Amino acid sequence: MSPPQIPSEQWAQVVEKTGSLVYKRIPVQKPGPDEVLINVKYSGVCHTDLHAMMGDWPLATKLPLVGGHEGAGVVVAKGELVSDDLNIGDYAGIKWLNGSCLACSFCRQSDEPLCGKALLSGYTVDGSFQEYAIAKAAHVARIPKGTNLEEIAPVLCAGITVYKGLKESGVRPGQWVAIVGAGGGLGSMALQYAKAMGLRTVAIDGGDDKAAHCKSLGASAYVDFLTSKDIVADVKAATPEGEGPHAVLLLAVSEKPFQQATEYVRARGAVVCIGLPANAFLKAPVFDTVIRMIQIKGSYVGNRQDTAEALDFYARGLIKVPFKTVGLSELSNVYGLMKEGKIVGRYVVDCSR
Ligand code: 8ID
Ligand code: ZN
Ligand code: ZN
Repeated sequence: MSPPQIPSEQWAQVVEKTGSLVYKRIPVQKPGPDEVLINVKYSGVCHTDLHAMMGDWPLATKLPLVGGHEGAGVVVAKGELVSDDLNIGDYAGIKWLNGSCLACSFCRQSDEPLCGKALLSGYTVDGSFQEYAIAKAAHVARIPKGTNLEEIAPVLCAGITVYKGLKESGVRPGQWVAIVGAGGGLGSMALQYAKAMGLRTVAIDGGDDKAAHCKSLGASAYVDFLTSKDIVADVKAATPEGEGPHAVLLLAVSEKPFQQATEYVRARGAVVCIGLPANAFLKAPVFDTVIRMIQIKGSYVGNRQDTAEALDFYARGLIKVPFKTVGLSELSNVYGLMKEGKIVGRYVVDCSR
């Protein structure tokens, strides 16, 4: 078999200055010794990509920046140190964690997202909104041959992140979890991972489209934050004996629900923060947190094992990713809809157009 033809230039969406995108031709990079070059076929669009473009967070991005971290494609070149478990022609995924040192105490204990030297796709290194992207071979998601790359793309961040968040929450089968921002990208995945893990869900989001969507993905109840007169009471009422959910996954891109969650979580329950609204703070009454023994914690993407497990749920047909596909050239339209909270599920971009 002749090696794949790799062009010297390609189309990419480039953030040249914070707040705007340029669709242009840029050079194709060459992989370093421990890296692979992936011909990205499809990439999911995560709200994190919008935060990165807007400079929302207290962590600088590289500039100019190619965003994107849900990239599914085919390995077309590899460095000389990459072992035989990843070869040219294999399917592979670019995820948020592009690389880590593999040697620090976090990496040694499989907490590689916490590595101080972590490389972040579409943030500190160029990501998947281009036709050819680079990642450290050790961290690339292994995708089985024959997988639908368009469908699996959103699993590479949204799926892994919510699966990890559910594990971090400590909930057990049969228990209840509130999913805040349930109609968005992460939320749509969370409803399905929760169902597959034997959990009951209360979906919280805004509007009738999202209500229908959440119900179709298996939510037991839906609370509309735009119309509810008392969100705390409505969430509690949706759970057995009105005691509230055993855990809350906060996926919304607004601060308000981060303040509300400790009010409706069940005593001894866990509030898991995952969404990253700009300039947001957590506030909870100390008295209630103590006497109701509430846990408040963060959860950040997943490690390589979480990745393999999250992909396996998909491979077993348990996760149907609700997505719409547009060309890479239309990325700024997707960001427009995302800013308005109008996206139901996930958008995927086809990197060949
Ligand atoms: O590892 C991590 N912690 C991680 C990984 C990936 C993404 C964190 N994130 C972060 C993103 O950076 C973003 O801040 O999770 C957040 C959600 O990402 P997303 O799911 O990609 O965003 P989306 O598709 O826009 O969905 C957000 C949903 O929240 C709803 C919106 O209607 C939308 O459906 N929402 C909002 I805004 N305010 C709400 C509220 N008050 C709300 N839902 C309920 N109550
Ligand atoms: Zn993401
Ligand atoms: Zn490390």
